[in-house]
Amino acid sequence: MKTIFSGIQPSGTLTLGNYLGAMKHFVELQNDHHCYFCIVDEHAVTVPQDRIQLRKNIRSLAALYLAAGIDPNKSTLFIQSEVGAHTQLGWMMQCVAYIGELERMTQFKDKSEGKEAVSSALLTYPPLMAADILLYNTDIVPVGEDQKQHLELTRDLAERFNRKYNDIFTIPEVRIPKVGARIMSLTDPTKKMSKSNPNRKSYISMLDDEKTIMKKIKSAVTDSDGIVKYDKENKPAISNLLSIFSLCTGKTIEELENEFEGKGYGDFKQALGEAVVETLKPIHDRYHEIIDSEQLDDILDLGRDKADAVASKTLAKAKRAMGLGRKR
Ligand code: ATP
Ligand code: LTN
Repeated sequence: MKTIFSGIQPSGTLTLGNYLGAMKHFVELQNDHHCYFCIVDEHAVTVPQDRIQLRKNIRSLAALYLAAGIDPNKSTLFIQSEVGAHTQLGWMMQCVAYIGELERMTQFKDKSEGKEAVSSALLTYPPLMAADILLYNTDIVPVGEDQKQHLELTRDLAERFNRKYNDIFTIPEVRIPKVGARIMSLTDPTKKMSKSNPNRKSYISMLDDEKTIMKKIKSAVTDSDGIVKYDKENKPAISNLLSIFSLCTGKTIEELENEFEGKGYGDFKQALGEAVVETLKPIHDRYHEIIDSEQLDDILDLGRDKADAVASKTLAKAKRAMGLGRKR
């Protein structure tokens, strides 16, 4: 069985973009893969976080993974900062990475642009991400489109380490969904939907209630021609809404175009809103059952121990290969 690893930052409540681009696929993959799903809190602190809010977000993300269908009997769910090997191998991968290639990462450019105080960890974020993946001998990393560049760098760093020291890392492959890999903002279809966008109307949170979802969808930007047709170039807003609709219902884009032929955006948005509510409602209900349960802590304790056992072994191999510490 192939090994899967993926991580999500606890930097706010997950959006519909995170769900459709990533989490939904994790749930499907766990049936025939050996899976690790991580709450990457050490990545979240590369930009300022409020400590009380961060703690809440970590727990909330763990509950959301489970509510969305991650089964702790099939997958290992854990918090990055509770497994020390991540930052240790992260440091070693920093020694393999070049400043130039890190400065070229679009996520770094986007998140540092126009800011006065940018943490050095924002620059060295990708070597930590490489460590996350390499510690578990990962074969496949399912992510949204925005992470493709980081995955290419992970492969480069792993190959460089293997060449320079010893051939110990598995070279991971990226897996990006065909539809939904980049769900766009509801207020600006040229930007990706992101949970750290200060404008709440730009995203649907996985925990928004029915009324809020309907309101946000109804106020989503469209265009002026009133035709429900997929055309990414000329009608990016409607195309984005069509992708969301398709992913929530399983209907193809073509089926949806036919269904709404001759109807206006009002009818389309009403039906889309209902489809989104229907998708999120069961997750919502399960989330509230899990969030304050002791079982959640038991699952995270077990996940930490299982992850730690595998990660420590890979870390020891990498230290040996690099010549760190004493020979034993
Ligand atoms: P932030 O806004 O805090 O930078 P984010 O929501 O962009 O966070 P993560 O939490 O780190 O990103 O992403 C978790 C997963 O969700 C990743 O696999 C990422 O590629 C995917 N993802 C994020 N945004 C979208 C989106 N708009 N469409 C599809 N997939 C997405
Ligand atoms: N960089 C990713 C989050 C992330 C990740 C990972 C994803 C950290 N470590 C390992 C996949 C595998 C992001 O910003 N979405």
